[in-house]
Amino acid sequence: VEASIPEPQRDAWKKFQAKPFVSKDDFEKEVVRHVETTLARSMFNCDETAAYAAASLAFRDRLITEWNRTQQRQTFADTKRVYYLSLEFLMGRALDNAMLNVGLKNVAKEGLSELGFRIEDIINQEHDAALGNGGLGRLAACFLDSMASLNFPAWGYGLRYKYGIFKQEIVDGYQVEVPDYWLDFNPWEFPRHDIVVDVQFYGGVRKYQDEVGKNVAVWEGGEIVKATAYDVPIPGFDTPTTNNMRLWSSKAASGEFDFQKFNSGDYESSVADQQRAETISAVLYPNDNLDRGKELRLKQQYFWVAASLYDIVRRFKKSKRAWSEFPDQIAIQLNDTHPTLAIVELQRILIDMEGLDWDEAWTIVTNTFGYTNHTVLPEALEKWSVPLFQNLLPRHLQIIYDINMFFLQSVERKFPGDRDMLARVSIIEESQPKMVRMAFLAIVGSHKVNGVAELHSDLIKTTIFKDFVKIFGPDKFTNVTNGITPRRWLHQANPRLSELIASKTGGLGFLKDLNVLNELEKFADDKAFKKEWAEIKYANKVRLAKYIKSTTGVTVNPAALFDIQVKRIHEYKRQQLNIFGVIHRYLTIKAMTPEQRKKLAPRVSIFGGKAAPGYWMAKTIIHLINNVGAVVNKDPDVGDLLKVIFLEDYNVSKAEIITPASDVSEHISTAGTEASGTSNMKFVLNGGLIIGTCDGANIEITREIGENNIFLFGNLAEDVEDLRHTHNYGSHTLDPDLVKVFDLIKSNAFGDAGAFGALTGSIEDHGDYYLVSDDFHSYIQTQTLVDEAYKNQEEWITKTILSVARMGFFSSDRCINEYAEMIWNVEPLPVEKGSGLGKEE
Ligand code: Z15
Repeated sequence: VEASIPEPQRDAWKKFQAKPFVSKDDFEKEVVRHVETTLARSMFNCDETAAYAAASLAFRDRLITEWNRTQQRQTFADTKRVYYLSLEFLMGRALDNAMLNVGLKNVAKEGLSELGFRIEDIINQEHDAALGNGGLGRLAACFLDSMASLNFPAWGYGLRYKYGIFKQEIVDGYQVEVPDYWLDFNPWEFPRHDIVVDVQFYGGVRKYQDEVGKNVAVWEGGEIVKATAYDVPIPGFDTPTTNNMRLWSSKAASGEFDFQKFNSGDYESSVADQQRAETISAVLYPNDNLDRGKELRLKQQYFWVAASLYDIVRRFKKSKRAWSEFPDQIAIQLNDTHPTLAIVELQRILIDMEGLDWDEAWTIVTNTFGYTNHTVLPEALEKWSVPLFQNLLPRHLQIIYDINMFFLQSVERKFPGDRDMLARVSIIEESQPKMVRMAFLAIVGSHKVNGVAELHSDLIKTTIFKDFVKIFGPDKFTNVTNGITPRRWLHQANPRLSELIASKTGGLGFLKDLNVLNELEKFADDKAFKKEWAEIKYANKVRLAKYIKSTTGVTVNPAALFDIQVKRIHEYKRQQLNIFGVIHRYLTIKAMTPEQRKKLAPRVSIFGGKAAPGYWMAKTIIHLINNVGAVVNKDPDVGDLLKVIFLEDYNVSKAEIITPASDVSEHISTAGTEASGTSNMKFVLNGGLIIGTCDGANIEITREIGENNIFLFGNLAEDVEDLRHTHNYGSHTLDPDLVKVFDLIKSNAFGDAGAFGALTGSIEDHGDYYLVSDDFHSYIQTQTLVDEAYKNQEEWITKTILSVARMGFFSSDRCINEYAEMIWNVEPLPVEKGSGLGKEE
């Protein structure tokens, strides 16, 4: 029931409407109020945790006021909305972001200082919201920031995991996983106990004909789980627009527990039911680029999709519009295949619940959805076993069979008699057991399919989805190259660089139109500017060096070349190539005379990233990196010339310290395997150069910044398949330098070589699928070029300035505008500034 206040009483509401604070005094007042009332503390027991809590609550109150206004404005305007469905939102910290986006960080800084705190310490109290694995989840977070900043009416829908991505500890060189229970205190979410959706599982389908002879299907029985909404406000930068991220949390339908069971003495099983329901939103699956086909994961997907669609449809029905207008009002973007069930669920709602004809419903469905593909790796493409599906979602399986039947009939009409084609494109794979191919379902049920970088979008059209291009025509497939939000990845992570840029480009406008960075080109040879630029990089390296010292105990020289590879650990991303290169460097140094050593640029090789808990090869790579570090870092022959660091528990807030401190970063995936990559963009935007393969967005970065400003190496995607074929199983000859590296490992120089047998064996004996040996020589040569180039600091700095100046294209604002125009057909809802928004300038 909508409970609106009648007209005569509204004046009182308007008179006492919440007013977002703008001044330092009002901010302090709010902080003190929260300390003394919400937290029940006082100035005599207010530690940094309490100050963080109070400051966050003050900003939260402010955001929620703007959130309310935004939602009212969007509802009133009644224009088209975007819903971004993602199983992952890797948000990181919220306080710093909120302060910067509403333009009140300096106010907060002074206010906190007057209350006795340093703002950095307060910011550091916050636990990351780590509801994601890596690139895909962080992309979703950048997109939310851009959609709000550009005033698009847009919501994110996801799951409120009780445990985010695990925390990584390194014990004796091994990764150990520790659960990430992050909800202890989370001021950024609003529980909506009034927004609860029943979600059904299992049961069966009864079919009959009604009085007028229409076929009816009823999904009945099974069990119900309740979905409760938790809302997280998403503030735009320099705009009052505050969008919503709605996360669903699962609970047993009977509330606390089943009272009937309880009263009949079956207490344990009533609690067990409760726990089983809560399990659905308990934990984020910690795999990146891997599908394990677990039933609980399918349950998560349906739970989230069903609750979100119920919510979207309910909102649409309030407008009393005709169903045919649904796609004019609503665009739903599927972030990978994880939410593909939404296609089936909307079709089910329209035909089973709302009584539409199949064709009418299907037109609405396909016009509503867009699907983003993020990978071509076969092990990452989702497939669900038909028996599992049949048991959990019997009605949905029927609808999928019908979708497939109509689809295959249309293929048959277009390609009469092509049985192979039918088998290849069928949504149902005729294996044992049969499998539902989710990517194919997503393509058939969407009006646009996009890849995330040009090479990747070309690859999906010519490899995994080739037949679908023939069937639907090329226009259904498009590219939207990924981007990153310059607010977090420049302004927040690198405040001094942001300030310098602002001082030369006329203020913070570049944060809203990143192409303004172009104006920096004219400073590429400016002595004074270059000096400031280099000082900032050095300061960022000093900051990282301190962090390294405090977390690992290793002293690194901030004047050394910082070479960083931070990302999920995966064979295709080839951290093994990097560490083998480090061992090669170690061998080279050991063989050098003291005179030769003096000429070498000192280097710090920094690694970070999590391995999926069940991914043994990735864990072995971590182990090797740590063991190499243990030997190299204490070898007196080496000294400052080489240090090897593994940073524990890489996450978003650590990325904000690490990214601004690189001289070079490594993006060295086997060509054709990394769909886009986004940390490549972050590093270049922060004045670091790249050593990389011709893969993903590296190619477009090269096009934008110029090939003189990037260190590319290695085989091309087009040659990878042939190369793999030439690797005569078990007998291909390895690069001689790599053999020396392997010999050193096998001499137990880095601990018992048995621990690394699987890793070296995958290259020596098992076909070297990721072409580590094929690219090794080219990699080493290019690293030598990096050493040489770094010696000429003047040229190096110019390269980094020119690169930053040319990075405008990689703003996630550009992505969102492309999605809006090419896929969603939505317009921003502009809003006048000044409705209480705090502005410092
Ligand atoms: C993930 O993080 C990515 C793709 C996936 O299929 C899954 Cl399951 C997780 C990454 C890509 O590996 C990366 O290249 C890309 O930049 C990112 O998605 C965002 O598109």
